[in-house]
Amino acid sequence: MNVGLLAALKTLRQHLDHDLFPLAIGDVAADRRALKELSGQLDDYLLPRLAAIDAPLLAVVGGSTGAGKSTLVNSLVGANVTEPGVLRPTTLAPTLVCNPADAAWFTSTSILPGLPRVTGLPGITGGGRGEPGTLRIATADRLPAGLALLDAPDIDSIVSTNRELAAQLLAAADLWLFVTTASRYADEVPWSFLRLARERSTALAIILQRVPAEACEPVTADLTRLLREHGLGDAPLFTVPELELPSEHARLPAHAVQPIATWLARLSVDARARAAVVRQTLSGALDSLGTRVPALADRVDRQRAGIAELRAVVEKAYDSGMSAFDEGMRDGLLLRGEVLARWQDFIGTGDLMRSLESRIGWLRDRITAAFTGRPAPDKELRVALESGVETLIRATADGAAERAVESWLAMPAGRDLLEQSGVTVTGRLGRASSDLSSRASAAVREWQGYVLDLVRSEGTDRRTVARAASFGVNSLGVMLMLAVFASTGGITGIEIGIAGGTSLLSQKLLEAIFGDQAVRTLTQSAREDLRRRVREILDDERSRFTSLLDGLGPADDTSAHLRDAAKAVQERGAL
Ligand SMILES: Nc1nc2c(ncn2[C@@H]2O[C@H](COP(=O)(O)OP(=O)(O)O)[C@@H](O)[C@H]2O)c(=O)[nH]1
Ligand SMILES: [Mg+2]
Repeated sequence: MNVGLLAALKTLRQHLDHDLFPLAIGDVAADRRALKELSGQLDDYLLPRLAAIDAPLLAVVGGSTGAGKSTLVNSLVGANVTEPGVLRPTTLAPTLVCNPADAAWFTSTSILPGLPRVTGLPGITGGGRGEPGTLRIATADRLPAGLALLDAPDIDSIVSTNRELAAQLLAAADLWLFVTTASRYADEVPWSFLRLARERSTALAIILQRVPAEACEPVTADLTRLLREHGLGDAPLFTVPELELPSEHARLPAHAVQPIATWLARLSVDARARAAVVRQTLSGALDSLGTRVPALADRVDRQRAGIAELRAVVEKAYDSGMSAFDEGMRDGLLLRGEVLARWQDFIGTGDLMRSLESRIGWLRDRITAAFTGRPAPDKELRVALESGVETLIRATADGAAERAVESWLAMPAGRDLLEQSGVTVTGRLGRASSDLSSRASAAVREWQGYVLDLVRSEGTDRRTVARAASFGVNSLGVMLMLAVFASTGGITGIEIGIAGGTSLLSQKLLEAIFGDQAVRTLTQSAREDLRRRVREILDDERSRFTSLLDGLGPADDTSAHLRDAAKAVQERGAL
């Protein structure tokens, strides 16, 4: 046994043991098939065969519906071990028949570990018919030890699970006994399998059944030509002439299958010939890994890229959410309506602007008066501003969620993911999360606290302490908050005098108290602090999407591991 090779195959197998293709990216059905086929062949054939190179041969009898597979198996073993017939149940379990001496090996799940075994035979030893997805094991003394026959489902079955099972069983075979008929041998499905046998250099014998006596020569010659054209000229070809059969359960007379029986018997007694068959199929399957595994790694890369794209579009949606928030801070809309009304209560009318420089003193008096006249007019302004900023955050988060969902719905992988996650798009994910409002108001309140702290510490500066004190921290704070939204960009005409003026006036006032440079710094700090808090909220909002992607699909290094594992198998591949 080649221990290094076995270890390399086990490593390869481990890397396949994940949900590598969770989402509808590219031709995901084909990706999943390729994965299943590869891991299936490792489990069903390569690993067990390498671990027990001298174990009995498994010859799988494959071919189209009604080709005579079951009749052939029964005829070869001289007993009705498997059910022939045109109208048989499509869900019947495949039957493996072996010499009693080999029963222990085939009954153990060393090979085809995924198929539970059912032993015994209907009507013979009282055994069950075998549920779908099981493997029926029957024994027959007529069959020489060292070689088992497996009557596989039809490769062209109308039931897809049967077709898949047929392919799985053929991939587990040391030897294919491929059965076809005079009328079917040119069909496409059998040839797609035969091409696969050629690609993987699987040991193969062809049995041409049901050939009218007079057509034996030309049909055999034609099939021989076709086999040669497909590079399968070396495969033994047995022609079985069409014989009258008394019933659909009838077996062919011994002489009709004698050449096949003899060939199989010789194979089973000749250890060298048997080893050659094993080596041919095993080397072929191992060599095929050299292309199949890297091809699968490419599929894995495609899946990963698709998942990364889902993440990227969500990030883009939330990045543009942040830009929308920035725009909302600039466009002055926030300073209209309620904020403006409260500002006017607070300060007086908009024409204060015009003679601002000379009237700072007067303004201060007005503000001071406002404080003494009413309990806390700055508070109302603050509340108005708070709800304005909250609304802006909510709109930002709603917009980003909507854009993220739209982007996902536009991608098959995104639709697939949303469906799989059972997320109700319109109800939940397409809008900001339900606790957003409370989070936003908490963030805005914390921001206001931060702004007040800013003003407070700036106000303790020796040069400004007197001027600042005459306004009070709260009104200075409110003015700084308004100044954060200072930009006349996007506001036109009279609104500059109103909404824009609100902010500009605040700014001018602050400048008169703290100086231009300090106000620029304060405004910058206040704006950045708000942005940071909003960014944090949006990050959490975004994670509702990205958490669906976390841990999904192949790891970053899976395809590299697969390629390495394939190389390792190739390097140790000499049997
Ligand atoms: N006359 C005749 N009928 C056959 C022959 N081989 C198979 N049949 C019949 O063809 C039908 C299908 O055969 P079966 O062995 O069940 O085909 P399978 O689908 O490949 O397993 C059955 O009714 C068989 O009796 C043959 O050589 N001669
Ligand atoms: Mg059959």
